[in-house]
Amino acid sequence: MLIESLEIYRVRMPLIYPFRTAFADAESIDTVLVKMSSQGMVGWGEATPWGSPLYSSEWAAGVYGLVREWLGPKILGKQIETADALQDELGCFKGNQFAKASLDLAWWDLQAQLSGQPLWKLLGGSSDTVDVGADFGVMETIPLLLKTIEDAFASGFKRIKLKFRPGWDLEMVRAVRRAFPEGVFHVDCNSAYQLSDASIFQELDEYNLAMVEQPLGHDDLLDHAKLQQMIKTPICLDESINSVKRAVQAMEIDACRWINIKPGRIGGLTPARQIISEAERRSVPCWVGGMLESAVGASHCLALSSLSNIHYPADLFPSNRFYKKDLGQPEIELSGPSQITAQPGPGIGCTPNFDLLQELSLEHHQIDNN
Ligand code: OSB
Ligand code: MG
Repeated sequence: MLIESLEIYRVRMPLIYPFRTAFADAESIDTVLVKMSSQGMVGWGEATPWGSPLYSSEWAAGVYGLVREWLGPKILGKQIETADALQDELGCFKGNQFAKASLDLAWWDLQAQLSGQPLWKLLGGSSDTVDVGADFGVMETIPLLLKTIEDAFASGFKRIKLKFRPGWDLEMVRAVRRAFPEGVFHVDCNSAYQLSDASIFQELDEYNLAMVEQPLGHDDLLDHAKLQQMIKTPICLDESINSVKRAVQAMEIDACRWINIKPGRIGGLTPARQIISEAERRSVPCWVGGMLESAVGASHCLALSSLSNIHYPADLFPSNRFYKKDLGQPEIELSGPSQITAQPGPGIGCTPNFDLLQELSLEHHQIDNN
């Protein structure tokens, strides 16, 4: 396809209530949307690194500026026939995976539309419907958390992820396990701990968690490998996996026995698919994470969740869990207990609600390299 036009939007989406993790207590989510056009069709991409570099080193205004100044002009007006060709064009720029992903995702949505297929099918997925889990941030009190978990299991969720940070860690898990001896749970530490905290994770072994997500540094592999030798619970890496090569290196040193795949964090759906298949060759299962994207970005994650070697329900949620009105339309809804079904397409089958996009945009720019 010829990349005929590119527009970018930096958007701030207010949350219904704050989402509390080890790295931030967020009241709104900053995201970057890309509109890519070719042959009269439009594809949308979304990168959601948040407003400040607290989850990773990227941040929304940085992503926006980079796409505007460098990545967008590099591909505008070019004929880009394959997803690999797009990655090759962007490959000269170091790092900045979220920024690269915003273009990669738009390219895939557009390519799926040009070929008249839903994105999940074009990616090689097996079904339009995927399993999703429930996920609870740090709450006011443990009884409130227990009640929320009870409701989630009652409505059919098959697994629950618990945010875990100093002050909301072992005591919380102990209470949850006591109340729900059979439930499938895991904890996400968002890199809040160090190897010297290993005894916390050794104690966690008693609670039979499905995995422990990103216990140590966001850029660490080696200490994770050391920690994995000291505990039985499988380690899942999220923040640390930011490229295909790092994923392979992590698996080679047994730094992770699960991989959380987020297309934004690793530069798009193209590297995401490569990581999933590299992991499959090494018998390391994957699952799809999320960053509280709008329904646009969540639709890309949904398509990815139907690939083989995805073995755990995704961090994808109905729009109304976090947003009064989702920036993307149609909104994401459950299609069954603990399940979400992709739009029939073609492409992701989801676009921004234009009025809301206007209202929530902090910046908008049409890329022009003349
Ligand atoms: O670390 O997985 C993470 C959300 C935003 C940023 C980082 C993470 C998350 C989640 C996803 O945990 C949970 C959710 O989407 O509710
Ligand atoms: Mg995580």
